[in-house]
Amino acid sequence: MEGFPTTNKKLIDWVIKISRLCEPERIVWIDGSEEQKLTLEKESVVSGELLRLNQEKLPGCFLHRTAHDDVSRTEHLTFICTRKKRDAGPNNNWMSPARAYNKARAIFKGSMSGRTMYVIPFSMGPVGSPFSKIGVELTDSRYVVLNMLIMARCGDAVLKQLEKNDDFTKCLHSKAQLDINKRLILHFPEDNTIWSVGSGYGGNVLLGKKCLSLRIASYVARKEKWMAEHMLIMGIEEPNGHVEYIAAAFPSACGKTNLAMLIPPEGLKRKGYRIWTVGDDISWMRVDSDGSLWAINPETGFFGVAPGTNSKSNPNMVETIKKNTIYTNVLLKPDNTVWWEGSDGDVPNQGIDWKGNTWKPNMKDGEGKPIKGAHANARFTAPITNCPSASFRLEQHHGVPISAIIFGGRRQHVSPLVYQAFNWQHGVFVGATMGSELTAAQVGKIGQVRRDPMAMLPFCGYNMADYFRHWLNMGKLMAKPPKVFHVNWFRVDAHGKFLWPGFCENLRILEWILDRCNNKVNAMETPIGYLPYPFDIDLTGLNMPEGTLEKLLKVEKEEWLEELKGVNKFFGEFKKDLPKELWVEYEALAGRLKKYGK
Ligand code: OXD
Ligand code: MN
Repeated sequence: MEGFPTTNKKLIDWVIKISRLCEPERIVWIDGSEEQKLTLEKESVVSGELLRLNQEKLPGCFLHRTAHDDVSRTEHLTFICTRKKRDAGPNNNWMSPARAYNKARAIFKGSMSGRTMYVIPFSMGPVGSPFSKIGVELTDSRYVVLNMLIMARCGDAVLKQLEKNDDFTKCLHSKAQLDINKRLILHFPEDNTIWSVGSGYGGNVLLGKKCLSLRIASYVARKEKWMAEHMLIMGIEEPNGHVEYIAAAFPSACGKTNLAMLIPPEGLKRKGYRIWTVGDDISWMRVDSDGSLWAINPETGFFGVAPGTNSKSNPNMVETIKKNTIYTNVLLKPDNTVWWEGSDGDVPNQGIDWKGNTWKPNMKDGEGKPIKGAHANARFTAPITNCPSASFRLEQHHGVPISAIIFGGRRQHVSPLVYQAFNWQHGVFVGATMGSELTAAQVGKIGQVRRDPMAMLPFCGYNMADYFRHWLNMGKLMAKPPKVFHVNWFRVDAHGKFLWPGFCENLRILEWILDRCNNKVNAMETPIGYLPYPFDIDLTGLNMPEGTLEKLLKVEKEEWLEELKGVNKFFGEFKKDLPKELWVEYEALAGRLKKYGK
């Protein structure tokens, strides 16, 4: 067909159909060129969507502010729309596809009038890799286009792929009126389709990320016998050049990004480790012909939380976000650079806060609460290639082999610093029973504990009972499954103070994990799994008070029996659908605890 940069009929028909619905003034195809990007940046500055930051200090960087009620993922407005309610499961909000399409269609109708509709062909994973999946996002937001250009491989190279194979996820987004009452994030896994309307927040609108790479991909992965997980991927290189890779799942804003690019702590410098960052959020894993699990990061950028990012928590990220970065909802300083709570440098004397108001330190709102300069979930979007620790295997089509899978949560009590599951099935139980205290990345009450199996609760695109079954089945497909671990960096003492220093010191625990993978150390058998002997954790240079490590490694019988009640309730929600293997593990743990200590 004429006038289109593709001959893919399915794609052209869909673009025409959607343009009739949304009625944009014009259609622009994103080609992935630098020239087009620069034009979009200029237009965004003129329209006020972006503010160009100090180009000497922050070259290629911009600031964006969202609507005040559009600052995080809105899980209560996020739906899985399968024909049968059962297939979405108790872990998801469900709407029938017919109702969902009808409701959203009414909001999309004419929503792009007077605006441009951008067509973004994108590949999650290296273009042409058998691991990768293609999507096309239609959006009326330049902010979305510019973020997608950082987060995914976009443009003509992807269109070329679509000439060979017209299998792609249809992703439709419109800001519409940015009205929270007309906001819907809808997934139609049976149609390979995503519709998002009424929001401009990254997690809701960068449809290649959570929506495609987790919710839709998890559904597809089960059918195709692979795994789409909410996990970082990192490599740990020893001085002899051997690199071992791990994947780790922590709920949102629990330090995945910091861990993925840590710099070895002073005390371990003598060992000469080097860290390679493959990804900080999403891992797609397949069993390869060697019987091991191999992973790719489908993304090409970071969409990270700004507050708390500084040279201590994450020096590599501080380096990464110095150029070609889009900041969202941070504070603007008078010199046109940015600041957030917990960033490097002094608190500025004044600035413009994330809402666009004049800001001074110690300002209070009507209720006497401090007014933050940056929103607690303020973000930066930056290319992974900016990262000093970016892996040299990012473009490799087969990814990296995974030696260990690590689960973790933010728990003040109960979970010890680290433990290892007895085997794959027990590991699935450990992942399925993960719990964490809520953070600013989710709408809800901060501090409240919620079960978040494999950190996938908000991202599993189908019934989690089936997801657990899929995990169990994957174990059977692997001759060499990764070993499974659980970590908790957030345990506190009787005064509520963190017992473990965290951040780069976490490498000490990764070291033990790799030693276990390579059968280099023994471990203590406890009811919950294998725990380290304290002398097997290298604490050189830490100056930790006597007895702290023992406290961090303590398994408290009463706390765990209490924990089991929560697990029982959670598992009960899946009724007869829950794989019986998980109840077997539950009973076995209860039995071991009963026999344990006092
Ligand atoms: C994220 C999240 O933005 O998990 O990565 O919320
Ligand atoms: Mn995430």
